[in-house]
Formats: sequence, C-alpha cells, structure tokens
Amino acid sequence: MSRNVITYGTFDMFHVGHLRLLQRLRDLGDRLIVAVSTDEFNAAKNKKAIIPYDGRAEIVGSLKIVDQVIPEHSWDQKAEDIKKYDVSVFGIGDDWSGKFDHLKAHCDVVYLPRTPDVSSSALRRMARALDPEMIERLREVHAVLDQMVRNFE
Ligand code: C2G
Repeated sequence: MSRNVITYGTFDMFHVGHLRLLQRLRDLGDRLIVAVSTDEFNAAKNKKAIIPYDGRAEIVGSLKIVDQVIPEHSWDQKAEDIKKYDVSVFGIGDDWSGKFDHLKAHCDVVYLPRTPDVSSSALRRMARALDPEMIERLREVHAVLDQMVRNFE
C-alpha cells in the first residue's frame, strides 16, 4: 500500500524554501500530493499572489518529486482530502505549528522547519518595488514633497 503525503500552500514566486519543504515531504512517503491555493481562496486569506493559480499549479506539478496537484479552495477541505486520497502524512512548514493538530485524528501530522531568509512576500515586495508604475507614482510623490519643502524655505 503506498504511503501518501499531502501538503497545502500558495507557492507564489516559487523559491528554494518551497522546494526544500516538498523534497523533505516526499521523503516521508511514496507519493506527494500538493494542494495549491486558488486565487479565490487566497483572497479569503488576504493574500494576492503575483503568479495566478494555473501558473503556480503548473510549476509545482512539473516537479518530479510531486505526484499530484489539487486545488485548495477552503480551510476545511483537509479532512475530506485525507480520506479521499488515502493520506498517511499531512505535512507543512512550522510557521503553522500546532494549527492542524486536529488532523491527527485522520493521519500523521508533521511540521517541518522553514528555510530561513527567503519568502514569497519579500520577493513580491521586491517585484512590486520594481514596477514602473510604482516607480512613477513614487516620483510624483517625491516631486510633491520637494515642492512642499521649497514652500517652507
Ligand atoms: N516555506 C518554507 N520556507 C520558506 C517559505 C515557505 O518551508 N522560507 C513553506 C511554508 O511553511 C509552507 C509552504 O512553504 O508550508 C508554502 O508556503 P506558502 O506558499 O506561504 O503557503 P501558505 O500561504 O502558508 O498556505 O491551508 C494552508 C495554507 O494553504 C498554507
């Protein structure tokens, strides 16, 4: 009987932290199922990914360590997924430590240490800072502030 592992995440701006988590999870079983958060669900999480769902799911699904990608639509689909996909291990990064202990009723639950010094939110901030529109708006604000200072002189 194959030992199925499942995890959930947004996986926006895919980076080495995501990769190392998936590699460690894959080593805990025979098959790795990754539930990628839909854009609608991310809105409910107050998160706006830069890469839309289809792109994020394609990137994750293209990894040879990932056997199946499913959409994550809601917080409470996990128990159902665990039964549906005959899951033995639910795993996620330790930024969620303790948050999914209730799933121990259905399978093993593991929290793995995050990879330090890399995050999608930091990459998003950098990407948005480089956005020409953002730079143009900053230039306008700078001009206004400049004028205000001159007015005070
Ligand atoms: N991660 C990591 N190291 C990092 C960044 C992220 O190990 N430097 C892990 C997170 O702990 C998580 C996974 O990568 O397990 C995906 O992270 P996110 O895309 O930020 O996922 P999140 O928005 O936390 O969604 O229902 C659960 C949610 O879908 C989790």
